[in-house]
Amino acid sequence: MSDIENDANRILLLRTELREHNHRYYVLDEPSVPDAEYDRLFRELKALEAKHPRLVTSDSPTQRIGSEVLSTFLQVKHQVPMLSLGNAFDESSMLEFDRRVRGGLDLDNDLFIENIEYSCEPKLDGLAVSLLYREGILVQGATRGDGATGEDITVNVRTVRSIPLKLQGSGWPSVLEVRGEVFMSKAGFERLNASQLEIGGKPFANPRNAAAGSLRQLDSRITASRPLEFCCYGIGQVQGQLPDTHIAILEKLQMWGLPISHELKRANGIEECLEYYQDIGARRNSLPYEIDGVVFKVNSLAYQRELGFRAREPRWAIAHKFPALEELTELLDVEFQVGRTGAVTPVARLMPVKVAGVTVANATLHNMDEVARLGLMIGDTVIIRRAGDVIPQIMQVVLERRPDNARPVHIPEQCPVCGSQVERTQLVKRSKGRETVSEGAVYRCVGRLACGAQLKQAIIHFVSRRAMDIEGLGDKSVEQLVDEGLVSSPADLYALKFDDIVDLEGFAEVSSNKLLSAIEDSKKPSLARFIYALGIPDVGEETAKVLARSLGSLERVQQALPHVLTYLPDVGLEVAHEIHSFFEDAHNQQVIKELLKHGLQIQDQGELGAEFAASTTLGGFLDKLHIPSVGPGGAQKLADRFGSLEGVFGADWLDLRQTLPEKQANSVREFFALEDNRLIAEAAEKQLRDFGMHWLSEKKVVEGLPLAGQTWVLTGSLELMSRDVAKEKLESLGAKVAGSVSAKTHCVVAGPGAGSKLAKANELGLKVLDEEAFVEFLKHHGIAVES
Ligand code: JCF
Repeated sequence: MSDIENDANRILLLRTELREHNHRYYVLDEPSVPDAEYDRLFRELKALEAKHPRLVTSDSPTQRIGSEVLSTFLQVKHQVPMLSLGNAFDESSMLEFDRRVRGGLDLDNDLFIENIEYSCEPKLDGLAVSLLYREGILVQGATRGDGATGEDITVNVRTVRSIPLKLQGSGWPSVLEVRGEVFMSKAGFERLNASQLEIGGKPFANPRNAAAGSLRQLDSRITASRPLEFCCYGIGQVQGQLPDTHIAILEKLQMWGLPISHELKRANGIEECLEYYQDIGARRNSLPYEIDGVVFKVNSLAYQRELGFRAREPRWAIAHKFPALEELTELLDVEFQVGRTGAVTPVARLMPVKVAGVTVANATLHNMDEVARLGLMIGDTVIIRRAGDVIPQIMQVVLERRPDNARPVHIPEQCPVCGSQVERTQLVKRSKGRETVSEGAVYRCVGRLACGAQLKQAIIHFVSRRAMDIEGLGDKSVEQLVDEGLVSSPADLYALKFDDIVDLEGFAEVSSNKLLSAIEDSKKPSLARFIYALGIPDVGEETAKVLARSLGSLERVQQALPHVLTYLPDVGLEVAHEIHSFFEDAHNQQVIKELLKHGLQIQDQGELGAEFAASTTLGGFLDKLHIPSVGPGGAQKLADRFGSLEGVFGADWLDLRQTLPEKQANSVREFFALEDNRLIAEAAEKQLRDFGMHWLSEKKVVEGLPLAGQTWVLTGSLELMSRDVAKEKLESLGAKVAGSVSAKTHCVVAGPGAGSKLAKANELGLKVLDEEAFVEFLKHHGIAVES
């Protein structure tokens, strides 16, 4: 075989295999190979097709995405009109439909037909499309349009992965037009909306709109990026043989690779249809896609022909609708609620309306940006939506119905609970070496614990199980304590006396004593619990643990500068600022002081965490300053060349130029010419030193150390210390710790379970220490290992 024949065969093989994987993945929902394997085959096919452009065919799996952007869609006349369906909203309309069907079947003999056989399927909430296959190849895709004429969306339907570009198997009619619904799953819709918001785009109101918007893109690359799916429910023009019942046809289509509903069922008589309706209705919320009803069709094509059409609807099919998920109602008012951190959030008060069986009178509005995005005014008619178990949401304003006396929604200037000032939050971002402050979406009451709403929720949070864990103090009791003026800060809990609480509602002698001892028992919290209990905005349990573990003492947590905090895993600059300003606040400082005065003993390690200590190299520090166009590599070069922050500050132009490319060197000079940048860097550096850290990459220091210039590798599990600690100790002796063994490795520390790295070290004849020997070695160099 020639090379080209070889490649041609391979191309055919790859296409068949990729089609099969596609089918399994997108149609059957049971992936057959890992994504990586699929990608490998796909890339191989792409490469072969690039090598032989003449072998590219339009049905190749590589050819789904078109390259050109259309200016308009062409019109397509449907050879067989695309019909709509009649609707039924209740059982009696369904029984009526069944009677019409039976009455319409003019059978020769006089037999009374007991039961009609129907097909049942969910009615997907998407967009009807027609797909035309000639000789098994997809040649055209069209929208329904007005039923007689639609739009040519061939390039777009080609991007939908569950639509085969080529039919599988054999025996398909030479001309086959299939019809079905293009839709978006609930999960796909959520993902798409999240990414729309991320890029500052407008979210879609519902999966149907998202599907429609995605399919009607003139640029098919956009369509390709949207999670569209397809489900087949019928046929249009056909030249060739097909079975004589609706269900048998759909099963054939499925064999040819077209997706059909997983819920397709046969019903014997209308009663079974009604049961199907109940069953699907009960599972509506848990289906992965949205449906607005179920569709019933007379299964026999002969009966269908006999029944025919009435106006533009078939007499042999009907849609039995579910209650709508969306309803119209009036926005009566917008009220503002105050949360634990003082966030003032708008809540919509609605004219009560039933949505999918549940009366809805309130809807969350999230924040003022959402109000602005919706363009909401009080008095507006709005579309509200209750999908599944989700909290009702306002989707849209019906502008045509806006009354003349509609009022704009204003964020109150004073807190509705305490009357304090309400301020807009600021977003701190760092880019191009500068901190920029922009307006956030959240407004906050500045009243803090002086605000009753915040105080109550702060205390509820403070005493909660995962915080200070004070049992016997429910939400109602907290409200009483606050309303009675007995508690005006978390510290006041520790001053409560028996006489204060015994008279409260629901407090008898026993429960009063219980509460007092629970309060007493909470006086020795871990540092992490205590930090979490403070309720710092954006500081959850995990972040509290990280703060406690890394900084080791409340004092350091209180003092930490934003830049120092960003050294901690998962702490970004925004959270760092929240933490810093929380502890800068005089009132918060007062509360903490009082808590300590009441005898709170916070259990801390006192020491800086090893991970944290080990994370501070000068190069890493310089990188964190985000000097424009200077990446980690450039930062490391600066550290290696100048050895200290002052060294970098004082660097002269020639030195800089010899260390970095001109653009970066310029940028470093400009950056440190700004006093603000120097002060922030100096303060952070000083604090890191005060916290007991040293620069691990300072050459001068390293050079004098016993392991200077050596590379060590840690492998296997260590039992006497963590890897981070071992690494830190080696680095403090001047060694570099690497992840892999090579001929350049000086020594390998191998714990139990060491595998390939140990084998390689032995192969290369390197020095290997077990953990015990390693600890001895450290001791020999004056480094203690606490157990
Ligand atoms: O799932 C649907 N939205 C759906 C629409 C299902 C069907 O079986 C349909 C349809 C529209 C027309 N059948 C017809 C004849």
